[in-house]
Amino acid sequence: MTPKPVVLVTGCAGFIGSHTVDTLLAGGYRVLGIDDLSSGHRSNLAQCDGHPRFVFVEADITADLDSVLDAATAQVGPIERIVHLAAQTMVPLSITDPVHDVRVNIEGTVRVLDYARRHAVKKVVFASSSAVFDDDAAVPVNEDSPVRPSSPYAIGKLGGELFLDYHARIHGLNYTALRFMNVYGPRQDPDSAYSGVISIFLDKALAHAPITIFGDGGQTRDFVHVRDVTRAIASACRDGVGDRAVINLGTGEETRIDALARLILDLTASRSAIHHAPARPGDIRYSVTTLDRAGDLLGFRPSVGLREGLADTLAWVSGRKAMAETP
Ligand code: UD2
Repeated sequence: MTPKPVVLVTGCAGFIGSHTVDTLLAGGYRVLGIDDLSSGHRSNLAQCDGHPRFVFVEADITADLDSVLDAATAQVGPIERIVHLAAQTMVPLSITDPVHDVRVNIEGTVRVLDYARRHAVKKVVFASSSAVFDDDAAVPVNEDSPVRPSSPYAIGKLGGELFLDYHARIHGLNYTALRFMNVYGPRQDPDSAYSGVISIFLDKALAHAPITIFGDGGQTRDFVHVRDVTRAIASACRDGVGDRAVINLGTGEETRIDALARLILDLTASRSAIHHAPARPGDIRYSVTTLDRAGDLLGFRPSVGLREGLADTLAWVSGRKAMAETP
């Protein structure tokens, strides 16, 4: 039997990246992961240590990728697919330090695509974001909703999509760009102030510490579990699936942030108080997507409901807390 293709996963030690590695290894792929550990953690990949089909390279995507990847490709074989997840992911940080954001998110993406072109990589799956949409776009958004980035981060994601389209038309590179809605699940680090609201609320609730809702709590989000996201990524790695397409990825379910807070307090039997603080500048009000294109092109249907996903994430946040408290 011919072995499955080699996939390069950039940002492999991050939240979504490490789950992607797990899913691809389970699917029989050989996986080469690259991460500079600037926000990812080596511990997210502990389960892959010693795996015969996994090689980890600690490096930055803005480095000379040929020299960084040469030794690893000599070991696993030439890269046939790339899942490009490495990014500066904090929207507020992209506003305070746009130069750094552009370096990682635009220059880094161009370097990855240039590597793909020069090495005849067959397909690139790119992590785009719902951040590209116009804040005033009517919900639910679909792939034809108006785009109007309101941060350097969002400009970088839209720029990535444009570079993919250019590479497809001019250099024949195949791709799928997935515009993620709000992804959550185990390994989403609750320690960063810019981390996902679910991991932050769960962490605070477990400690019975106050929970802060920015604004009135009436803003909504489409929370998609990382397990569903990595299933979609794995589907998109296949030829003939979602080719040369931009696809929104969420659940189609809209959740208010105040309702989420109450659900989490119930789930954890927490005594945390809920405080309100001023809305975050640039916070969008409503966010939810249709799933027609994801269903048609990827055969995607979300399988993890919010309650199940919260329970699963809670188990991880509790385990992490218990480990931190062990002397
Ligand atoms: C998400 C993505 C971001 C970008 C953006 C596009 C995450 C972590 N971030 O940002 O990368 O793609 O979507 O629009 O998925 N909130 C509170 N209290 C808290 C933390 C958050 O009320 O302690 C609110 C926050 O003001 C927002 C909502 O919860 O209204 C979701 O916040 P988030 O940081 O999880 O994600 P978001 O949508 O700002």
